[in-house]
Order: sequence, then structure tokens, then C-alpha cells
Amino acid sequence: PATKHTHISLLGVPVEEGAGRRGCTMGPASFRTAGIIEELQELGIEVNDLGDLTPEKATDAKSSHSHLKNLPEVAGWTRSLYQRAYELANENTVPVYLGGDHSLSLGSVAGTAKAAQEAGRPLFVLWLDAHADFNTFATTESGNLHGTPLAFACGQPGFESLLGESLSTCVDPRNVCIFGLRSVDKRERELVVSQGVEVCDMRAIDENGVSTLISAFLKRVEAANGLLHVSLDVDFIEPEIAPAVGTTVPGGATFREAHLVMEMLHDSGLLSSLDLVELNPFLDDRGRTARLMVDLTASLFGRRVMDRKTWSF
Ligand code: EXY
Ligand code: MN
Ligand code: MN
Ligand code: MN
Repeated sequence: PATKHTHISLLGVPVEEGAGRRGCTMGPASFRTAGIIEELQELGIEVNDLGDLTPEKATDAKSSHSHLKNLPEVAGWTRSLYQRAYELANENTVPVYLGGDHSLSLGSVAGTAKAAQEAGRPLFVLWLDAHADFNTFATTESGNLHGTPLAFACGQPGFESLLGESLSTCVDPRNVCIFGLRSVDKRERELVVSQGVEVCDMRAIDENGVSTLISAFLKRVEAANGLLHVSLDVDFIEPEIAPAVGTTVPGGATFREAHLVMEMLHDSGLLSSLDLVELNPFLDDRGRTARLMVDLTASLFGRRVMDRKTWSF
């Protein structure tokens, strides 16, 4: 799988209305400025930049939960991306969604899940994040919709106004792994546990290491002949080295831990789609977070120092 010929399609999704502060709308431009296209081409990959998505109008999207922020705007992005992600999942390409805040995944995961079901394959989701993003309209305390996409994808009730219809295909919560968790709300935690989501919190990573935990998850994906969607939130990474995010939580993945996840994903050959989310260039330090995210993406698509097989001890 490491030598598999890959096509990548980049789609910018400059949504910022799901986050509590502005700036993620500049994310796709920042990824491009940091050289994401060139770095992937350098690996011999054919890269197709599809430009930026345009949201639909969703003025009908309303909810009795009046503290939800920007629901019609987020619903517009979700409807538009749901359709686009469904189409891209049926093409011979690995779509990479350039965020945009994490509400982007309301659309990307749902569209990908629909295509996976039609293909008769289970969709697994690796959620690299300091947060669980498993709030519903009823449980969210902040009202920020970037805290809800996993609950939506896993079929929690109450999200009907987002698509204007209920979700046709849900992800099985037991096929989801939240990796890097260190901030979760009380009711959100109860939901994650009751739904059987796999959680590798930072303590599990401290005690077992990235390698053991990621291998076990990837083995499950492979054994089920699953498709794999990865959602990488900037705040998965330690904020000292990735400051350009609105929701920093100390104690994140180190530079090497984050790269090791990417390298193992590459070697598995299992990745079918990717979200790069929550990059807020307004908060960046001379582009260092954008560059780190591009470097992580390059590792995920095969950048390496040496071929592994050259080492034998
Ligand atoms: N759980 C908190 C909330 O629902 O507001 C924080 C969510 C942060 C979401 C960021 C993107 O990962
Ligand atoms: Mn080709
Ligand atoms: Mn997130
Ligand atoms: Mn987060």
C-alpha cells in the first residue's frame, strides 16, 4: 500500500460560523500559502485543487434551541458539502477538505458515510482532537456547532434542521475512535460512553504510546474491510507548537506523536478521506501552524526520512 498511486482532490471549505471566534475562513488560503499543493506533488501525487466550496442558502434551518449560533449559515455549508463529499467519495481520488472550523465535518462525514454504505463497506472515523465534538443541539453549552459533528454523524436525534431531512446513513459509533481527548463536557462524556465510541485520551497515549493504540484501531479497520475517514483538528497538537487555533487545550500531542500517527496511517494504506480543520490563521505565529499542518499532511501521504525496511536490529 505504501507505493499505491494516489490522486488527491483538495476542496477548500472556508466555514467559520461554527466556531466561537472568527478567522477559520482564512484556513484554505493559509494551507495553500503554506505549500500544500507543492508538498504533495513533491511526493509524486497528482493533486487536483477544486477551489473553495460555496454554501447553499438554508434560511429554513431553525431550532427551538435558541442558543445555537449561526444555524442557517452552518446548515448551508453542511448541505453543500454533504452533496459534494458524496460525489467525491465515488471518484477515484482521496478528498482532502481544507477547513474551515470543525462544523465542516457535519457535511464531509455524512456525505462520505452515504457513499460507503452504497459501496457496502463500513466507514471508520479517526477523530484526532482535544475535544469529543459529540454535543447535540440539546447538550451544547456554548451553542457553537463545531462541537457537534460527531454526534450528528453517529445519528444522535435532533439535527433534522441541518439537512432539512434526517440523515440517511449514520456512522456506527463503535467504528469511531476519538484520539487525543483532554476536554469533554459532562453530558457529552455520558453520550460518548453510552454510544460505545472508542476513546484514546491523552492519558492512554501517555501510558501506551501512539503506536500500540493506532495499530489496534487500524487492525480493526482492515479486518472489517472498512473505509477510513480521518478528521484532524489543529488542537489535537500541543498548542506550544500549533498556536493557530481558537480552542487551545494544553497537554496535546507532541511533534513526533502527531507525525507518528500520520506515518502509520500512510503505511496502512487505509485512508480514504481527510479533514484538516480549525486552522485559524488570524492566530498564527508567522505561519508555523499552517506549515506544521502541511508537514503532517505530507507525512500522511508518504513523506519519510528513510524506508522503514532498511532498519533491522
Ligand atoms: N465541548 C465544547 C463545546 O461544545 O463548545 C468545546 C468544543 C470545541 C470544538 C473544537 C473543534 O474541536
Ligand atoms: Mn493517475
Ligand atoms: Mn474538533
Ligand atoms: Mn478540538
